[in-house]
Amino acid sequence: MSGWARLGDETAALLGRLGVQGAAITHGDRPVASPITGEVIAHVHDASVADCARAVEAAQAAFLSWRVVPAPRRGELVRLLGEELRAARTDLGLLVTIEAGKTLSEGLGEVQEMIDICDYAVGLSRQLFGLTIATERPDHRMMETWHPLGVVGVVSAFNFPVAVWSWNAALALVCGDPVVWKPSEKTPLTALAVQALFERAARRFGDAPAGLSTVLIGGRSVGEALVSAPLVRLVSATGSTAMGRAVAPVLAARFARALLELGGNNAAIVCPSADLDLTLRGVAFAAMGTAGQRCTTLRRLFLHDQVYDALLPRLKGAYASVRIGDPRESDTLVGPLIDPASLAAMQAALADARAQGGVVHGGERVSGPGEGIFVRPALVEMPAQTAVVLRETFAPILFVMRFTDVDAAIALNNDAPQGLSSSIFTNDVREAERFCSASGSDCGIANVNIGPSGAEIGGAFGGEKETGGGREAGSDSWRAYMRRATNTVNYGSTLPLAQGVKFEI
Ligand code: UN1
Repeated sequence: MSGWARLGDETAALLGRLGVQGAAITHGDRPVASPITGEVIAHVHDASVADCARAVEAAQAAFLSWRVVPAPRRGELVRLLGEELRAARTDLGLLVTIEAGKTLSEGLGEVQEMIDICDYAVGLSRQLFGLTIATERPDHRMMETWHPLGVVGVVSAFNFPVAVWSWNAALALVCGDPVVWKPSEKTPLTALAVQALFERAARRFGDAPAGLSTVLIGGRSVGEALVSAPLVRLVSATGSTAMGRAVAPVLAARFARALLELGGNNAAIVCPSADLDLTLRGVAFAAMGTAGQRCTTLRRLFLHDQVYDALLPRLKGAYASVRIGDPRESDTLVGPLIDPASLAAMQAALADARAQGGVVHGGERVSGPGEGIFVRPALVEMPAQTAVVLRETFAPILFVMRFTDVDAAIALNNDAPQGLSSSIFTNDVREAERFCSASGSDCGIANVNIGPSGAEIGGAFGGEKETGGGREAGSDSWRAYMRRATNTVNYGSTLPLAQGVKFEI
């Protein structure tokens, strides 16, 4: 018991340093457990549906003033947020580890991802550019301009409890949009900490309107209220495909924008020419990192006949020896599963895999500190891409299959209902280019000699089919947070009509 008491104390101290008021984490009805020990480390207040309505109204009021603040000045707020995140990186990274169970290195990496998107958004705040388009009419100018959209709702998942907010919020804020955030009910503490850091940045900024950023802790009813609030013009939702199926029709019915990051069932193809040392590391990180609980986790591995017998024993060795345990310890590579439901889903998938002809290595529960749920990642040799392989199980299971023809392997990659991330390991330029081409991987992310996980923020992040089609973070993802206006300006003294239409009065 003393172990978890120390964890509770450590959490309270961290939250205090991050600026979260003590009462916010001790007096509520919702218990928050750390997956490391399974023990309750805080009690938080749930927001009500009425709180959600108030937050959206305040955000809309903030929108009316924030949208006319020059974008580079809006960028200054995000720059200050980035500074707060830099200063708080160690504490917030550790809090991510305690609350979500990912390793400390990954917790710190998540905060780094927040810092990176802030930097990106600050630069963007001096751009947000549109095109000038050739017009057929003399003495006319045609251009597009980008304006703030309105209130943005963010619904995020436990596995990236803070980075996903930042991908949306940093862009939304420079684009002129307030943000109302419903984090996963499994990870409210990191959300409260981020809100406290935002408020510090806002105080230093000086004249940020109230209501620019709000966190609503709570369960499904609060999420539903946010998604159906008429003033919320864009909802960016990360989670399961089932969640997306519930959210998308509500948004469509009121013509609001949906930015969906849903399931992934990501594959890697290993070709005969692959560098197997590099491949081994790439596969091990992508499949076992974050205990298999990333949207981008590698779940399906297609090994060419010529490399199967060379790589599989090495992979089995890595799975048998990977260090599983307390994610706060620096040599741990695999931390706990988030909760008992996750373990049940993993066991059910392994039972299905056996029934469908799979040979399972690993997958058993191992002991850890306290009551946390620790498992050895599972490597499953499958005779074919059966139903269980095509189902996303959010746990560390890697299905391994053989192939002989790379085009057939690409087709297997594309057979999954989801389309988030994918990769090929090859030193053959034809195979690599084929994989990245129009007839290659159908995913939003297609990598060469890198696993499918661990994307950096400069590129747009998201995927197709049941992944939902949304794109967050870099490239031109910012456009989702703005409305586009096409302006045609006549600076002449006649009124020529487009398409040569005549209308003389
Ligand atoms: C997620 O799992 O929800 O590419 C996001 C990656 C991370 C983001 C994952 N940068 O793995």
